[in-house]
Amino acid sequence: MSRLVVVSNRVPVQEKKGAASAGGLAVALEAALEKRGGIWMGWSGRINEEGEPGPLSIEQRGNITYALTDLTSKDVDEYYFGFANRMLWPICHYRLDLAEYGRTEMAGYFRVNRFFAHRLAPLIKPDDIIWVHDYHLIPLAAELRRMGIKNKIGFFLHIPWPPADVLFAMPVHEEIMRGLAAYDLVGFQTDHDLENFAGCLRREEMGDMIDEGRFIAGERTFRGGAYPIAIETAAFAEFARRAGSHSMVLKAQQSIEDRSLIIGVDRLDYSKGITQRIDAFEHFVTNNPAHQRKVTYLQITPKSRSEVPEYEAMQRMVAEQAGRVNGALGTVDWVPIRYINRSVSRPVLAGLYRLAKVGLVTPLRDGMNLVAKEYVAAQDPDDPGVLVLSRFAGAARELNGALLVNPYDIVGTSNALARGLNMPLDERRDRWRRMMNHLLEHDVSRWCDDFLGDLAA
Ligand code: ADQ
Repeated sequence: MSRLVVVSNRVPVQEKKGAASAGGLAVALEAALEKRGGIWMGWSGRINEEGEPGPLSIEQRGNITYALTDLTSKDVDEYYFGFANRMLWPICHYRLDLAEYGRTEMAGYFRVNRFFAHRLAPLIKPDDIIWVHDYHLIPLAAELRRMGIKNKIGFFLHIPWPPADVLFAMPVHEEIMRGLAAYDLVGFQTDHDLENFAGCLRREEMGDMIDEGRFIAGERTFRGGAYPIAIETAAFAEFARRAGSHSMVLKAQQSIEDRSLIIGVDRLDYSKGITQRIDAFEHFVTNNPAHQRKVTYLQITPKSRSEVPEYEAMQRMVAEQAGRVNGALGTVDWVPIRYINRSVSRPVLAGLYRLAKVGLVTPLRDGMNLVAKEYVAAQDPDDPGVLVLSRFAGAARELNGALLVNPYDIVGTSNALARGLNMPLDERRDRWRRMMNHLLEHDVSRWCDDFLGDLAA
């Protein structure tokens, strides 16, 4: 079996292997690396104040070599906050209005990818297979090819791929598409993203899908496929089953009393539809007097990318909105929305999901959305809650027991909330069982094996 080299913007180096704080993706990639032996390379998260990124810092743990590089503050501003998060992220989430078309940032993005390639190339052995993750590193394979690297290189995009009319608003879209064509296998979250990608190649007359999963672009043929990312279903369900012993979960349970809990969990990001969700909750409470004082909506939202102005504005907006709704609807002994800007451990998160009668997951656009899958995995099989899910999340294509909503339709989402809270036990069990069976069969280690199997084939 070939050695594996994983490259991602950040590298989740765990203090302890399999630590409870680690997400499913980190655990699955670590397991694959441990089994085959390999390297995980990425940005250390540190800024080198000297102005020049220092040498790779290498750390060996078991079979895995972690190879981390610092970046300069100019690199981080241009590559990470600039092009990746103010251009590619909004474009891939269909938000032309929020994209920032700076030339300096675009140049910085390609420069840092070249720098990554130069740092990585000397570590690569001829039989290694290389797996690059996400939108920060699209041009990496093209840079490696330029340096003569002939290894198999795969790419997985964690976020959506937009249709041509959206993508083409980005000045360097052709170079980005050529960047993808330099891989041997390009993985998307859904068929829909894959079709969008094929459509972009066609419209630009750069190439096409020649048959199922095979693409041609210029001189190169390569493969593309949908690999819907998954979670560590059985382990997460076990966290949830045991969560009753966590003091934080117990406190939450006691403080909710006999009210029904609705839960939302997201990074604070404009793609997640948090403001529309609060509007829908407000509409629901206002129009369903029987539920007033009988529900609590818990929104757990760690701040993210606060250095990007759109995110800072979003933080203010959500805080104000939650405060306004609580002021308008709350009573001396009832706070309708509990809004928390904090991360919680995975076992606690699992316990909170299990307490909730409804998981409210309403992104305006999302590659997959793992919260939806985690909510399902955490439910009590005897008395499961209901997932209310945006049709614009990749997860909606798999979770056929969810109540699907259009997150822009406030009344529609409010109606789904009412339906979820009133759903009879038989129907809840039936819907949950369908989704859980799917998640048990398609977990993150299978996802990892599927992608690596296809890349190696
Ligand atoms: P994200 O946009 O970060 O990921 P998501 O898939 O929901 O979105 O993953 C978020 C993860 O963070 C989940 O595992 C969740 O449990 C965790 N999390 C969120 N809030 C938390 C909190 N307060 N405390 C602890 N944990 C918290 C991107 C894409 C998604 C895609 C994933 C994986 O945008 O569409 O599903 O990558 O490919």
